[in-house]
Amino acid sequence: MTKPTLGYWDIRGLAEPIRFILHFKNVDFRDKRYVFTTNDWPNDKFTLGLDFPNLPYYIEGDIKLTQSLAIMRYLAQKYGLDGKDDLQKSRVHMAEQTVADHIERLRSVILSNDYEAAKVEFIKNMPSVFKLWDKFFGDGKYIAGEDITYVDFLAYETFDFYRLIYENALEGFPTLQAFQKRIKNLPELQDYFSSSVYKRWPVFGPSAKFGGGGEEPNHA
Ligand SMILES: N[C@@H](CCC(=O)N[C@@H](CS)C(=O)NCC(=O)O)C(=O)O
Repeated sequence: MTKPTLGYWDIRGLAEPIRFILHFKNVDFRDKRYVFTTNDWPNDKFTLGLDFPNLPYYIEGDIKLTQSLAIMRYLAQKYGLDGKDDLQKSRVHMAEQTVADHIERLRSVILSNDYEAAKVEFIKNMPSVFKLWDKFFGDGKYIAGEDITYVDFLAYETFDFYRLIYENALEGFPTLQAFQKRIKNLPELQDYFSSSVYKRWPVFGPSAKFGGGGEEPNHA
């Protein structure tokens, strides 16, 4: 079988949780990273046989996918990271859609014309968001409970984006802080984190008012 390819911009953005899944499962894949200032993506966009051309895409033989959540779901099913019973699966699906709502909100903030005002409001709402997550985790190690699933990688990245915008985002939520540490310290991800391919910054595209370039915050 030829190597699968994951295509995305050279940022964390929507692709990083997919990269985590692939590294976690030790999948030999091509991490194709497009550079914003080149025409590489426009040149490739309509030549790859994608039904809905977009980034990220994932190509594995005849399987050609776009839509980040669809890619994650495909890989999760293939590699047993989608919950082992109905209870786990239902938690995973609800968490996935909740995180997707957070990403949408985050997107509107970082693309806002008045980023500073939007950020103030966003930060004000953070405790009410994390309070619900804290309760949802309960004593569980991961979102599904004892077993790791794809949605843990998605939540980890999203919570980390919150923390990048506001250093103290997870203050007062030790359960969530412990979860973040647990994912970050997964032995299966350490080679990736210390490799030259891993990029902690930028996290978003260049049009973002935060995280799209410039200096990393000190607490990154
Ligand atoms: N719903 C899509 C959103 C994809 C998307 O907005 N991709 C952006 C980067 S985050 C992009 O630059 N796409 C390339 C294009 O529009 O040609 C997903 O989750 O994958």
